[in-house]
This record gives sequence, C-alpha cells and structure tokens, in this order.
Amino acid sequence: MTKSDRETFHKAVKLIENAKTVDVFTHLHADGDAVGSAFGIAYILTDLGKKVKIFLEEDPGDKFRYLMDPEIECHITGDDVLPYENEKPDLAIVTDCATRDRVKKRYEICERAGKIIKIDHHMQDDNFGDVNVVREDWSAVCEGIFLLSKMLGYDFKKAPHGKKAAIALYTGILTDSGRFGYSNTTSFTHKAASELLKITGDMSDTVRNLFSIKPFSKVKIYGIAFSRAELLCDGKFAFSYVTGDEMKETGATFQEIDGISSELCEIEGVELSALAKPSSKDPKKWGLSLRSYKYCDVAAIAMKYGGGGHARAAGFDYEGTTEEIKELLIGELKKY
Ligand SMILES: [Mn+2]
Repeated sequence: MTKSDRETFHKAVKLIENAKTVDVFTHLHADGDAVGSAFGIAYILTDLGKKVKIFLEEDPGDKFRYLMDPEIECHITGDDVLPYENEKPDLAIVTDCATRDRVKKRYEICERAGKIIKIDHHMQDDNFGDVNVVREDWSAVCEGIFLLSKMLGYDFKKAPHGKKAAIALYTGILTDSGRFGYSNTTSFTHKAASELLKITGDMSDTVRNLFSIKPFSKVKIYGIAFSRAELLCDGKFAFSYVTGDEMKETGATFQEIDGISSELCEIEGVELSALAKPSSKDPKKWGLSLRSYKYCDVAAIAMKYGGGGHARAAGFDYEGTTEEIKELLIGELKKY
C-alpha cells in the first residue's frame, strides 16, 4: 500500500468512526462482488455498533440469498426512492460503482448523507465521494473492504457477524477474480482469500451454487446465443446476440446471460468477444457485453461509446443493427 493509499484509508476510517448511521449502496444488476461488498461492510459496521441499512436496486436473487440476513436492514428500491425522502444518514458508502449513475435513483438518498465514501476498483474519474478509495489492482472491491476491516480493527473470529462478513467478502473475491483465474488475481487476492477462508470454513457448496448450478432458462438462452455465434476477423472476434423476445420466451434474466460473452471469449483463437442483448437502460438500444483475452483493451473501446468497465470486461449501449456493431468492433480490433 502506498503512502497516499494509507492516507485515503485513514480518512475513510475517520468518517466511519464518526458516523452513527451508515447507508450502503452498490450498483444495479448487483453481482457477487456488489452484493458481497455491500453485505460484507454492513456486517462489519453493524458489529462495530453502527446503525446500517443497505439500499439495493433490485432483489439480488436466490443465488446470493445466503449473503443476506434478517438482522441487516435491506431495502429494494428500484426507481422508487420517494419513501426514503427523509433518509439522511451520517455516512453513505458506495461499493463497486465507478460512476454515480450506477447507483441510479438511489443516488438521491446518497447525496443527502453527511459524507460519502466511494470504494471501488474500476477505471473512471467520477470521484463522487468525499473520500474515494479506489485501486484498480484489486480483483474485487471486496479486497478493499477486507483491507478496510483490518484498519477498523475488525476481528472476524470474535465479531458476532464475523463469519457472515467473511463469507460475503470471499464471495466477492471468488466471483470477480473468476475463481482466481482472471489476470486481475494477485498474490494479495490469494492472501485476503486465504485469511477469509480460515473464518468461512468449507465453501464448496457455495462454489457449486454460484458457478455450476443453473436454471433451465439459462441453458436455453445459451443455446440460442451459441448456435448463432459467428467468428470474424480471422477468428479473433466472436460475436452473438439475444433479443428481448428470446429472453422472454426462455425466461432468461439479465443475470443469466451475463456469462455468455465470457464463454465466447474462450473459443480457441478468440481475442475479443461481444454479446449484444437488450440494453437494460433503453430498450431501443443494444447493451454490448465485451470480453477480451490478452491485449485488446475493451474498457477503452467501451468508454469511447459512453460505457465503461475493465480492460478485460466492459460494456456499452449502442443504437443500431448487429451488422453495424460487428463492423464497429472489427474496426476497433484491427487497431491492435
Ligand atoms: Mn467488482
């Protein structure tokens, strides 16, 4: 940790110590790292005597139900934040959100907080927090929460929710590092996971539930996407799409189609993959999910078109035909 990192952490610790009420936010379509980091910090702060509430955009689904606990107040708001117009916490903590629009309408609650801490691991300069704890070399924001827990003097072994907190943080690391398989996995990723695993105990059932068990709707939508997949650009670019109608017919959710682009990127010889699906923000647009293997910076491509993400996984929305999307991405890939 550099000196300036340490100073930033100290500022965050000060804000936390001074707060009695803390609201926690994470991004819409919350993944393992989002739900894990939100509940992880919520358990830790509850044990440290804070009054904590979590505000989620949507229900995180049965897959992540084990991270939740009736003792942690959790509000699923969607766009309807009006019931919370008197909500004014001492502190808001926003995890895994590069930009404030990832919090959507809930940002209105956030803004009323006395202070905001942003804790994240994405490239972006929307530093909306009073303190912004951002490190791009964390595989998961849960690595950052783990560090923060150390600085808060949190004892996972002794704290009432220590095991729950460890399971939540381990989940975030496990999912965002691709089970320690992505290039964002560092020795610190393993170190944090190793310490957490001492507390969590056997995680094999959780791993099976997270990565292997799937609903039939997912098999069907993968079938559609795979059967029409195309290899372009001398086999370096894999492209496919699914429509809103197909999602309806199969019953597949956005969460369920999340992994298709990654699978396409694992085709032999492929450097860049893209799955076009309906945009979650604007049904007239496609939501592009990009993955790359080694050298194509998909975050740079996505940012050019108003999106964002990581070098190996990013996305953006686009209005046009699939032919146009293919042309556009072939053009980008050819620059490498
Ligand atoms: Mn993350």
